Amino acid sequence: MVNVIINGIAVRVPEGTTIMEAAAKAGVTIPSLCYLKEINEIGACRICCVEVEGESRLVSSCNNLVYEGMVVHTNSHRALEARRINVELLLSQHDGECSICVRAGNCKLQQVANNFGLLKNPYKKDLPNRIWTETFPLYRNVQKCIKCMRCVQYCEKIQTLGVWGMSGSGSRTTVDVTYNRRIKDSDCSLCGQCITHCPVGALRERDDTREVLDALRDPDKITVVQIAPAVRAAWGETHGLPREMATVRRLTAILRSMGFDYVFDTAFSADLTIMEESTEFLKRLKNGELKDLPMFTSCCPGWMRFVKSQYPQLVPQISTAKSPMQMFGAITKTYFAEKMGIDPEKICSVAIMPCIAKKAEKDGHVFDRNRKHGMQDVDIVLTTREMDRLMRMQNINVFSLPEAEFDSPLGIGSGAGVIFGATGGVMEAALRTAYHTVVGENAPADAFRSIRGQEGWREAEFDLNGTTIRCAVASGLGNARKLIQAVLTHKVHYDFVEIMACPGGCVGGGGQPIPFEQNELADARGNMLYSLDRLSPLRYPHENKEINVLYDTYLGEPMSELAEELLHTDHNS
Ligand code: HC0
Ligand code: SF4
Repeated sequence: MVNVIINGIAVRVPEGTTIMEAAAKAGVTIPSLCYLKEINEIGACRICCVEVEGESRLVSSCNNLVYEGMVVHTNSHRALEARRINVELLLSQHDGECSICVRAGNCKLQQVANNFGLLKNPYKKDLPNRIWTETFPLYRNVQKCIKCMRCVQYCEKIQTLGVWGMSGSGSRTTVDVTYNRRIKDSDCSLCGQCITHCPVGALRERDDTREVLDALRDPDKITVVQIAPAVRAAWGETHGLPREMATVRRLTAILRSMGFDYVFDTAFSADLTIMEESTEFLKRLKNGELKDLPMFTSCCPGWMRFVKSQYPQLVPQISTAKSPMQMFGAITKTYFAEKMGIDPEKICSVAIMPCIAKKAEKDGHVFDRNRKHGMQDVDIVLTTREMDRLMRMQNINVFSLPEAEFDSPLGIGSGAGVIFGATGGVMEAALRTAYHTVVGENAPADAFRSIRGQEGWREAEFDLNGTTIRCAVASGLGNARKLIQAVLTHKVHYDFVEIMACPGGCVGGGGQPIPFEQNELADARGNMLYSLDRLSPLRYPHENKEINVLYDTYLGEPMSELAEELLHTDHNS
């Protein structure tokens, strides 16, 4: 242990503790713009500089360790002056257009500058000038980048894609796509983790709220909206709603009050995905197709983009089932439209997702149900954050609206469908139904819970009527890469593998609310989904009566010709 004094407060901390961590233990906050524990500890922003007695230079507190007897002053005149000048220098290369920035009120730079009470900047503005088009789902504004390196390090170290890097030199040094590529030509998975880890508004999703507003205003459009599992675990965070108030039923009421004609649950089509995917899995297992390589889940478009760019040879091993979002769209424009007597061309299918990659996924799936021109399953994808902006735009009082039920007939989702939003949830849900198919009765709903957890790569074996099923789950693309390398070099063997691009699964998705203190919230949000499952009266996808009616009256059975046409894909798009 080491004894240090910080702003006159004595603390005792383990060796290897940074000054910033020791200060936190003493109850002293040191601001920082770039620090991310174990990911970005490079002291790039210089905002966390402090004065250490006996040292001639100020030191960055995020990456300098304490030593016995160290005396630190975080708020000395020198430290504060240096911090203020560093903020002013950053502002001289920042557009400062806070009122038209998506991160206004949730921006670290704005907070630090405001805390200094800065009223003007003595330095001349010198803004880089590279304009991005706003057609790709991920947008970067170079005039807001503070070169903190968080996106660079997160993409490299956690997602192992290295999409971002430094370019230019001297005062022109900035962050850009590596190898001088355009973002659309890079290996970007669109996981959006660079956005959720950006301290300012340099990175954001493409804003599609206007398209939704246009559809809501159009009297000829029937607007159908689906709410993804993970959205219910996070949407209330920006409104300060306690978790028990931020229910999916309240969100249903809000969306209805905005003018959506039908509000449905993606957990419904998550159950549908399970019916299809578990059937496919059992078929592939029986046909001996999984002897060498496992079947992989297909529902995460971030993972799909990753596998297509990094391991294209594995594409045949991926389930052909479309994601729940896409299945939902296809069923809306066929079964639902027919049932309700609606012209499918008039339907505008909107999906509220925790995800950036879903904005690209929706463009790749077109079905052609006896038409000359195919229709898109889903027309518009909004992230949880964009939905939040719509609410604020319409001054919705989220506290006052009473809860409401989903519409029918696509409104019932099982607890198994809800846990799709947490890492391991798809696997657990699939096993509940696969077990029932093979054994003819239900396993206890929690029989497969050993696959849960936050470790990036987990494995478990389950017995299905005498057959051992070897399963693995990974979240975060770095973990996915490790798992795939082990599979390809035959260090491990699995039958069924679930991969989600975002650490913790969709609950930690790149379109979710961004917590101001950058605490990773995937764990807490995932636990909320697991408790919704535990409390649900319906926990098995195959017992969902709306799903059963869909098969009995329309699709026939899982993997029928019609189901193949509407609900499966060859992954060529
Ligand atoms: Fe997900 Fe999904 S669980 S990918 O994260 O499978 O985005 O929440 O909607 O489609 O259901 C995202 C979340 C979904 C889909 C579902 C799956
Ligand atoms: Fe999107 Fe979820 Fe995949 Fe992240 S884990 S890329 S939020 S589908």
